[in-house]
Amino acid sequence: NQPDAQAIDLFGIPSDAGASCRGSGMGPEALRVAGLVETLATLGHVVTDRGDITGSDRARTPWRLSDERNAEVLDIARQSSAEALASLDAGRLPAFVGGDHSLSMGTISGVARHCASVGKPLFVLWVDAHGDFNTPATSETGNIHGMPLALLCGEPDFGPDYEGEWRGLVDPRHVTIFGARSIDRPERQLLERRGVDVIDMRRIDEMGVVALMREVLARVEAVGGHLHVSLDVDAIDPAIAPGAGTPVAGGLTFREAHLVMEMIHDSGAMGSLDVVELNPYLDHAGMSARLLVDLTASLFGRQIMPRQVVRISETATS
Ligand code: B3U
Ligand code: MN
Ligand code: MN
Repeated sequence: NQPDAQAIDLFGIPSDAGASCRGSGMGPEALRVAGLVETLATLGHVVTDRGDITGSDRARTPWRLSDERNAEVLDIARQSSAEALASLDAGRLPAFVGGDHSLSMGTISGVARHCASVGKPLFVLWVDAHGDFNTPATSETGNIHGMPLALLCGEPDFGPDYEGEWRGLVDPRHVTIFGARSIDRPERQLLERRGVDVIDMRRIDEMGVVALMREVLARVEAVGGHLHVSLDVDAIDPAIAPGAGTPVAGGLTFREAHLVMEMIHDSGAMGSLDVVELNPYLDHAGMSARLLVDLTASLFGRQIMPRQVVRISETATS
């Protein structure tokens, strides 16, 4: 076993109740079929597949009204929050695979409760083509998967169902959105007003992922923070990750995405993870599922060569 072997709790959240189109509910099975558990185990980690967290009503045909879907989102969020908290309290690393991105309001609320109890500052890295910072007032679609970050950061107009348990557990100035290229106008205003660090594709093109990620990770490391990574498959370019319900052209390349994951791993700061929005119904022969498994492997320490062998300072003197 490697020195940084981790105890990982894997949870599936097979729900697409927060999304505009169906299919991401099949994401957890596709990731399992693509070898997620075995791949992490091969890296030396001790992985426990804790099975699926499901809502009270999994009957999905016909596609239900949004009120019923919202009830399912909340039902799942309550359970995921409790699981995230329990897993972290037990000294383990919870990894949630979805499922649409609304699941993160539950997972991150549990993470936030853990961090508050141990006095660790929480940072969220939201790797996504979208901002997911809409509210019921600003959203054009009404889909909750476009809103979880706004809720977690404390936006007010979510209504009584969303009070207390979820709202305002995350400091917006500790949130980085990485890979953004589709932000609605009112969403953009909110992001600016709350001081969220939005690393959009132009910044990535201009600065490169290494310089940008170093900054993000340095902020976390400076205060010994807990980094929660929320990886939305649509951050990656749809040409190589077509299994996404709301694809946007011009995403992260294969190597950019891997490098981001490798840097996160090397920082040692990641304490919890979501992998969301994989839609196997839209995927091409499992290619997006396999890519997500490989990216997760990079997050958990897979390397092409051991780092010290390729350090320029060492190769230069030998
Ligand atoms: N901003 C749009 C689109 C969207 C956000 N997240 C996803 N799609 N996956 C919305 O619906 O809020
Ligand atoms: Mn998202
Ligand atoms: Mn997205």
